[in-house]
Amino acid sequence: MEFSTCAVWRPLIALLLSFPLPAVAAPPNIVLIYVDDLGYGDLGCTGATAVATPHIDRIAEEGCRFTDGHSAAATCTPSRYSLLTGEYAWRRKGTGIAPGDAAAIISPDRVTLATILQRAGYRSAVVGKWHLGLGSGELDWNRPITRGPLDLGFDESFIIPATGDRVPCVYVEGRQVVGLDPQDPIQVSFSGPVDDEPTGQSNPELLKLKWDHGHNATIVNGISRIGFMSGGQRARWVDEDMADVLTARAQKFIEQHVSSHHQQPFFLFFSTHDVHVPRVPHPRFAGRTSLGARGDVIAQLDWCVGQLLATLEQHRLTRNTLVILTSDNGPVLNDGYQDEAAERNGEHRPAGRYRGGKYSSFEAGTRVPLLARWPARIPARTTSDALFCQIDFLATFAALTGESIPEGCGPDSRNLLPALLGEDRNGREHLVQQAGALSIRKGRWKLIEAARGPAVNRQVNIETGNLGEVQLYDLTADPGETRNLAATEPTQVAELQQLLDQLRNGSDNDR
Ligand code: NG6
Ligand code: CA
Repeated sequence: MEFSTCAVWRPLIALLLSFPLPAVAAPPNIVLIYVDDLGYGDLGCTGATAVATPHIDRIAEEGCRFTDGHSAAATCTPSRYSLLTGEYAWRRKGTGIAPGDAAAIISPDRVTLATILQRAGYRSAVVGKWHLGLGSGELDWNRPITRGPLDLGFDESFIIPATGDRVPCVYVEGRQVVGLDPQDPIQVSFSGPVDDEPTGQSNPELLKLKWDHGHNATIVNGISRIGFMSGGQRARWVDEDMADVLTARAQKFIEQHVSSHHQQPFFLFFSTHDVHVPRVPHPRFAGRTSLGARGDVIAQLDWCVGQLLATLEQHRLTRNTLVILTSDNGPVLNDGYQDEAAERNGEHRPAGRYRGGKYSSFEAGTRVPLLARWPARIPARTTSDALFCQIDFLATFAALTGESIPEGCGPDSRNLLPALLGEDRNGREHLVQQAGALSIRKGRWKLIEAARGPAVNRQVNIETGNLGEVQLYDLTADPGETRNLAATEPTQVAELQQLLDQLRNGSDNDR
């Protein structure tokens, strides 16, 4: 009986299988690889030759490379704030580079990019650098941490609280410092020493990596940091292992997801410490490139990306996973440690053909690598000149998952799904860029507002873009921003200034 039923159905099943499958309808998994301080020109696929990045280049090769992709700001905290909230950070006080003991900058009642994906049925995790504050002030690191990623739409978190160069040098998993020992409580201060532990200033002979500017307080793992900490000896990270630790934790999230939550899609925000200072590669990457530590940690980063791609592949997740790789701000060579990044840079152009770098109002401040691979929907081997900002991920991912954006949420975020999928070549109509001054981009034009302050940040040796008067550049004719046309193009100046003023006074609400 059983056999004959099967025999009847078999031809019908074969017939059904012979029809092409409908386009993939399941929402994709999303892996957002958020690199720290990676410049536009730091990758093989954007012109670098002194360091090989085959795994990252593969994302571009199998997907789309955006040539006009931006972080919202030229430093980390405001970029991350904008990425998660879809709101320009300059609209809010307290969103500048956060100290290591900052309270949570995004209040828990806000709907973030991660909340939207959670509502769309995703399981979400952040692994890596956070730098958006924790707790509600006067944080006691020895107790459960209220207010953090778990309150902002993440189901799991394993983070570096602030930056690699700021105390406390510990990982936080969920609401707890990893490896916390009640017998050796952690104390943190940014105003003065908390005990008589040696510092970079008092005991330079103890350092394996010397500081250059700032970074002369508590020594952890032979490297002095910004800020003072005591205790938590067992919990302190080892910089050389950090890339491995974070990558393994990200892989664990994917693997556990596959085994326990496979009916849901996932969102992984993999926020690397590399290539920020202190640049301390694992010994297997040390000396890999001619560029010194900075090149070596780019090679290390590439390896980490390769590991994640391999994990996706191993679980047959490649086809319906959207992998995005981008950076929180432009590049810097000497950012406070004597790691020879500047001395050994040679002909390498971290910012590609763009002017400035991290902290700068010139293009290299925010124009960063932006690569997107989603084999099911994004055509391979494509490039796009669409103007794209990370602030747009919120509305774009909402559109992608069919989730609505609550009133007042993500006021500056635009749905750029058509641009992401290669169906629209233009992207945003305009973009405000944040550094020392605000700039506005529209069409071929860029206006940088008048700003006080030095033209060159001597500590990091980067042109700030600050000038006492307004600047105007034609980025099509002059991508390197060498000819200020403000005096000869007064109509353009007036139009852009008016648009910037309008945006400043309201939100970018015509999405
Ligand atoms: C600066 C630090 C710099 C880096 C930066 C934050 C000094 C002198 N400089 O204040 O080293 O940590 O903050 O970088 O302390 S970011 O990528 O997280 O924005
Ligand atoms: Ca950064």
